[in-house]
Amino acid sequence: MRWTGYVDPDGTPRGDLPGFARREEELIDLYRAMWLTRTFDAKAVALQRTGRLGTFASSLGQEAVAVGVGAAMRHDDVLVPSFRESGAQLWRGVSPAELYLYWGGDERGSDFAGPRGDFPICVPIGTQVAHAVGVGLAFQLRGEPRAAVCLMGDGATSRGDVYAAMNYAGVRRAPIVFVVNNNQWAISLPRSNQTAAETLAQKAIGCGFTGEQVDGNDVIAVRHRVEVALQQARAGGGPTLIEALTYRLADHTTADDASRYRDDDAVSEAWGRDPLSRLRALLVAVTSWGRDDEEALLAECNERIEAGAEDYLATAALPPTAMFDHLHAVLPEALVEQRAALVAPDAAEAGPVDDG
Ligand SMILES: Cc1ncc(C[n+]2csc(CCOP(=O)(O)OP(=O)(O)O)c2C)c(N)n1
Ligand SMILES: [Mg+2]
Repeated sequence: MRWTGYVDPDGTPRGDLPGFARREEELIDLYRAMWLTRTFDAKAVALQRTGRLGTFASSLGQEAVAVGVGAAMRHDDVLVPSFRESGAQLWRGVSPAELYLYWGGDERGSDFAGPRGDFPICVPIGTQVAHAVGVGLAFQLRGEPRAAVCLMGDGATSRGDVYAAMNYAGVRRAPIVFVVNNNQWAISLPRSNQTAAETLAQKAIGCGFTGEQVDGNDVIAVRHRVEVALQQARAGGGPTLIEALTYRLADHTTADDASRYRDDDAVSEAWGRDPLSRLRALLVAVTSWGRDDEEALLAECNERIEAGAEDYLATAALPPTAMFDHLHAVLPEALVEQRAALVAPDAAEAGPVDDG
């Protein structure tokens, strides 16, 4: 099983870096994107705690997975995310305000002005995987050299429908890259209780394609291996499964308290592998990166996130009936009734009108 890591937790390169990682500007872009994601997450938690956002899933500690994936993709590839990959969405041009709208319960947050072809956040675990395979098959049928990237958590890989979707991708050699964001937890269930498989990457073997692992806290490794897999997919070489090994430093969501089921020591130890500190150490070692650059970058991220939050808070809420407007092309009869009851509760209580 291939495992790839380019930079040790203390920022020391293990050997030659891939081409993009030898260009200072590109390293800084990756570093900025990870900080933007962390700032976005911190603001989201603050908004939730003050009653201005719904339940939120932070990606604290996992920024390198999402940013590495976003950076590896071409604009016309399609991202099919789960719900802990804001970093990939922000990289691809989804705005912070749109993401806050989504987490605030407003469907307009999924109507991205930027990457129109990308899929919305998917909360029902693993259900996005079959859709992603369909996207890949569509590209294949049309003869377009494009690929889908499907993100999922470690917990999602234990689901039967995920296996069925991956199996079919293998049969059809669909142009798709599956990225498993292995943060070691599915809410309170540790990785060891989810599956007896030694790795999650090896689940690809049963589907007839290659699985590999990357250090998910090394953004250079994630970006490079996803890039290679995407090239293969676009060239007709079929799918790849990439298991990115990382750690969820935050609670599962703002509705969770992880201190009830996991050790503080494990979390402290995982902070030692923080992807942002690692890239900063590399930048300091191989470029002239200094305190002023760092401060300017953090200020820029804060400004962008504050502006996004302000846009979100200034957006007038839709009426409650909006919840019926985005699920069905034609509203089924039962929901027509519920919608009517919401608009005029008294009329609904009187029962349906018999106009026959
Ligand atoms: C079909 C379905 N079952 C259960 C849930 C409740 N649920 C939300 S997150 C989660 C765990 C997901 O774990 P993982 O796939 O590892 O993703 P992570 O939350 O760690 O990013 C579960 C069971 C759900 N959202 N959807
Ligand atoms: Mg998980």
